[in-house]
Amino acid sequence: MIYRTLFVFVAIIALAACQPQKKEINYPKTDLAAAPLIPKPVKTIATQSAFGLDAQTAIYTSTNDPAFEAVGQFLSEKIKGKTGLDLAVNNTSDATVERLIFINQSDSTDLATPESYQLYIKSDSILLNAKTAEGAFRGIQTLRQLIPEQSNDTLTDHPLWVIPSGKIMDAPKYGYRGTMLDVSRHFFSVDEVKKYIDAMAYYKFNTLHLHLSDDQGWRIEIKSWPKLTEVGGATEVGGGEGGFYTQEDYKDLVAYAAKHHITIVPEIDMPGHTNAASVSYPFLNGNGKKVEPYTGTHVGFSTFDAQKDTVYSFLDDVIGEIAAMSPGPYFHIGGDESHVTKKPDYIHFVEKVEKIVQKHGKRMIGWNEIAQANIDPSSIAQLWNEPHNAIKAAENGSKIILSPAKKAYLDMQYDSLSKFGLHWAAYIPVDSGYNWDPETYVEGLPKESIMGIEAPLWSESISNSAELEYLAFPRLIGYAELGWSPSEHLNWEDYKERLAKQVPYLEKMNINYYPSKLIDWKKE
Ligand code: TNX
Repeated sequence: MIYRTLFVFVAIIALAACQPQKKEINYPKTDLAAAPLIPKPVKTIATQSAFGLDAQTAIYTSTNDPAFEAVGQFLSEKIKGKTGLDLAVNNTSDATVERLIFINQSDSTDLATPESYQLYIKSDSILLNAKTAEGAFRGIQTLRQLIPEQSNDTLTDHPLWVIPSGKIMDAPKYGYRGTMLDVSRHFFSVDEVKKYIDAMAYYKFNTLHLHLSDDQGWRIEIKSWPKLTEVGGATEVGGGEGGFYTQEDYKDLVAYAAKHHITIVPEIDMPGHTNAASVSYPFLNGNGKKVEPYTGTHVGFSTFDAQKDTVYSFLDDVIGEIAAMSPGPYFHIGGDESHVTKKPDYIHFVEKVEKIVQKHGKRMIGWNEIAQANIDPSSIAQLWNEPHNAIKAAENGSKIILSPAKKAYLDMQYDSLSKFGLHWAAYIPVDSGYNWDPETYVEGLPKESIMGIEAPLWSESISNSAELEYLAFPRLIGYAELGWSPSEHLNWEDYKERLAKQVPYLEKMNINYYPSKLIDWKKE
């Protein structure tokens, strides 16, 4: 199969080389190593020439895996959006083709992870090698970032987008690079989440964690327990109308994320943060008080009743329905700030729910508090505020996701004057959000235990895309680099120059970023 693919590639190049109308183009000197790529690739070698992207360029992909062809289609759509060029994918009958972009499935041992890729840019061809379609998808994000905003109309008699030539060998540091949206405190529509996914993909994130329930709202339809959304979905912080995803909406989001090679991690937060569920079905409540709808922002007052069998049958239904719609390997049980659950009850609860998650074929993730229970080594702890619990979980063999609130919480204000956000953990200006090394941040946590990083965006203070984006951008872009690039590439001075050059993308995408004064934004 490899030989057949290579043969097709060589044949197409030969065909293109024979085109009589092909003219030499005198490209200006380029420098691939100076391209403002984020995340910064592992290795870049510049060859100072260029590939001219124009209407005579075509995209070909390995055809042994339809997912590679889908990556080619995705690239074609994005090139059209940026340049207006309409490039055919796998159309071998076009005789006008002069230059090729070939997306190739390769089993080379140099491609060490599923997301690794190699990009070879020459004057007549671009070759992207990846083992999996996921790797190819990450690689085409690099290519998208290399296409200039403006065509060069002086080199030829038609518009040509000059892409610097050279080689890029790239692979992520962590297999889990995530961000979280709290759609519970305020609800965000399917389209708002899709817009966030678009930007995540461009910066090579691979995981979107959705915080689907909390005291203020239940956001996912559960067919066997309809009041969760009828009652629990009708509230949000500040008294707004709330909202929820139908199962069709959720599947639509899962499919949209999958098209971007992004896994959705669903979270049902429990045993605390459960007021909206208990308002819907009061038998769940374990705090001994009458339950009322809640639209404030305090935490830690609610709990499920950890001693009732009916609570666990309810959770079996809820987790089962969500797991069946979630192709990813994880289910997040929350587990944070259960201040009114007695400690033995909390431990009993986490251990019982872990079994339910496993029964439905998923690995459990929980906030760092779950390490108090005797959790299975396959379960994952997400550090937000307690290093000792993350270390305890790691000692038990569990993997750790790093989301330290002081560094990685997207809902922390930039400074005391910036709009939206909270500051209970820290003010996080753009440089501070970038200036930490996940490998060494938690003293005593072995780096082999770190599965990746995630930047959560809690939504007590934000209720629409513009506000969400103001907190997420530009900091989210920095977390993309921290999760992908090797430690030796993490350098604020270098990063801030590349960040400044993201303006055309952010503006084109209509993303409302916070214009931090620490960055000399390049508004070309
Ligand atoms: C703490 S972080 C919480 C959330 C809040 C957030 C606000 C965590 C696991 N729990 O319930 O929304 O702070 O920053």
